[in-house]
Amino acid sequence: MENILKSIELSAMRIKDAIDVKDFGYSNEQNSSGESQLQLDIQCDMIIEEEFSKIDSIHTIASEEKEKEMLLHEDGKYLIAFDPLDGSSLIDVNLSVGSIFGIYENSFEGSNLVASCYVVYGPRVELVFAYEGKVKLYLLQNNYFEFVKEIRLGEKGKLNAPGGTQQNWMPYHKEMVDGLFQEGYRLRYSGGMVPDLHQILLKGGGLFSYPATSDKPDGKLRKLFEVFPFAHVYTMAGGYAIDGKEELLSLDTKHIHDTSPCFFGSKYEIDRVKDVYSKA
Ligand code: AHM
Ligand code: MG
Repeated sequence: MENILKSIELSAMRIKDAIDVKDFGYSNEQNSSGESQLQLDIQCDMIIEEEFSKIDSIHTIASEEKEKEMLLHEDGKYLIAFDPLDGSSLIDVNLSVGSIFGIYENSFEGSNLVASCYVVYGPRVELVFAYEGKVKLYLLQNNYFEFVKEIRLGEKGKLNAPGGTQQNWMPYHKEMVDGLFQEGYRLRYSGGMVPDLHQILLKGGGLFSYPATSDKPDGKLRKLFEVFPFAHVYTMAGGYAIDGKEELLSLDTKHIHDTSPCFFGSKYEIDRVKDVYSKA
């Protein structure tokens, strides 16, 4: 696992350089979710593929930017699903973006997730790694990811990050989001799930939601590349991650690009979601 973390760190440093210096713009390609791919999305995907190809313990990789999974090493033990550059459409307005990794054994099922990791490219580059019951924060300084602290979520937070198009929310969902604001919760939402979830984690709690909507009944965020890794990070940090009713990590995956509605947060807010959604 140590060499996988090392290769994520190397990828992150190369991706940071690519974000800083390269030209942007769209390629002529679309990803499996039908979204136009930026040159930078493709470049970041290649960087990670290249770094992971050097690690013998990695059996298979799956990327948000590739239609199919890819076998790397027959004898490898781990399968890794990743989103090379989440929120890439925010780069041209200079907001934070991230890379997300889920590390599995045997198959790409939430219950087989053994470690998860994400990197935030913001004013600073930070990395969060969840493994063996601990969630650790690292900061990139002088080409080295220095350990900063362990992360734990509180029982209740103050931040509310409601994703999706409000016009298409279910009425009970709107009521729940409004209810939290009426209790004093503050809106914190950039449109990049990595910085949005990172903020809630580091400020001790709150709620991030990307619900089922009338136009996207299965939500927008992809289970393997986005939802499961954050579900793993949040639950290991003492928080909760559900699809409204079920724990996200207990959900089946039929296709590597499957999506799911998702809610991540501390105990108080997730209890509220469960309460509202059990009556829906
Ligand atoms: P991407 O992988 O194409 O960048 O999409 C994922 C992002 C998340 O970071 C964010 O939470 C969500 O899309 C916002 O989507 P929208 O603005 O369409 O609601
Ligand atoms: Mg993404």
